[in-house]
Amino acid sequence: MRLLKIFTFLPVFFILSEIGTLYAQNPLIKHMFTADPSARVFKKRVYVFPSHDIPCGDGQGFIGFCMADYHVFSSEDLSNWTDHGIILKQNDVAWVDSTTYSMWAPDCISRNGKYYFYFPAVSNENPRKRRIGVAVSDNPEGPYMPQPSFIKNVEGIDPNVFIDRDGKAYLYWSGFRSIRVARLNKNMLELDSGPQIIEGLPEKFKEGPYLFERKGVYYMTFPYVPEKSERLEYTIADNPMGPFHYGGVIMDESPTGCWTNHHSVIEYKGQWYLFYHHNDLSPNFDKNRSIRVDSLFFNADGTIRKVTPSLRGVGISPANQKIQVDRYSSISNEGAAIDYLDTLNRQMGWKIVFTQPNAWVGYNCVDFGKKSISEVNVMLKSLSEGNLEIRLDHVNGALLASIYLEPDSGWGIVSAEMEQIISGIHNIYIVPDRAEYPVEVDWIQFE
Ligand code: FUB
Repeated sequence: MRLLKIFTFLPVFFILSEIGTLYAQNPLIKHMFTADPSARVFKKRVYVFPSHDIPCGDGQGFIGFCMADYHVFSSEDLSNWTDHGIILKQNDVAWVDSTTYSMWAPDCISRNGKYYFYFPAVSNENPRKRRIGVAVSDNPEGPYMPQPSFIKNVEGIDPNVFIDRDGKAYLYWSGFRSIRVARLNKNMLELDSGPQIIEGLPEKFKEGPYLFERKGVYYMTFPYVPEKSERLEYTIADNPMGPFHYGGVIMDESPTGCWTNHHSVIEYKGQWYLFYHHNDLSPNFDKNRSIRVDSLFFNADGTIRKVTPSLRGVGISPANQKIQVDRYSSISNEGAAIDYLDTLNRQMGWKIVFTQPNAWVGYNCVDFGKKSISEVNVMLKSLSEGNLEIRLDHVNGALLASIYLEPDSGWGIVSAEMEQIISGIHNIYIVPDRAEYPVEVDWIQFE
């Protein structure tokens, strides 16, 4: 084993090197707050249209929600995400009261080569009414041109659009504790039928409708508040307007304090995914949220298996990029936990803190490629001498590398040669050995 101490941790370098980097793990986006993700597959890529939470200034927003614009993000592999920047601002829309920061959950859909972006906001004709408007583009990335006025006869939030196999288009939205639907005109800009309340949904508060079809079954999915906060549920029907029948729970309420959840469901390259949000980067204030994604599976009878939220998220992590092992896929019952690198700047992300012998974390789907990997770099901090082992496919699996832990090291990158020639996709396990504790690890990168 060769040991290379490359450099000592410098906070300024660390902050600069992380700006603009988008990670594969949950939350998906770290350089800004994002919520209410509407994911769509356009041109063989996944595009996510979230809303954009910002901290409210004095007197701004409504009950802590402040949203002034929208970004769009895209990915081809669900690992590397591109921020295409702002696609629409409240000041750009003639009918929006741009003092209200009310650009809540949006949706986008494609028809005949055009992209239709639906968004709610408070209108300047009546501050008590939230309306839904449309902006149109030739590309998913924008620029989007807003229509001069909102859609007539629609009052509410959380637009969701569905185009059925027969070409008929439907707009769903929420408001007044109900979910409503109306058919959309072929131009996608006006209603083609009167709004009607969707029948068959559970009582009590619900919002954020998202309709998708699979094998002839129409799934109306929505956040619902059975007691204290939102959980994701679904109902099913044999047509897009219902009546719907209760299906079950897609994701339980968050045990760690985000009152809202808002989601979308897509199939991409043969796998189904649930996009949703949590307040990962703002644990003490749940109106500054961050979007996530996890895999979603169906049972043979078409029912949806409940999704357990994960930090790992989805996608394959290239071994030669920084692997944030604090976004683990499995963890020992005791002795390992995550913490923020800097509670004053949570956007710097997290670290794993090992506090006991026999603690470990596992991280799945690391792609070692075809070329031989000869070295591993680990950003870590240790208190006393020992080793940090990286093992293959199992916590007791073959030793990939053993990284020497220096006493009182401070944060720094430590390198070690690989013990194995490895290629392809594997799970890795990080296991401190014979160290006193704590041992803290931020990321791992192979080269
Ligand atoms: O983001 C503002 C609101 O919170 C959304 O419109 C709701 O669905 C909830 O997520």
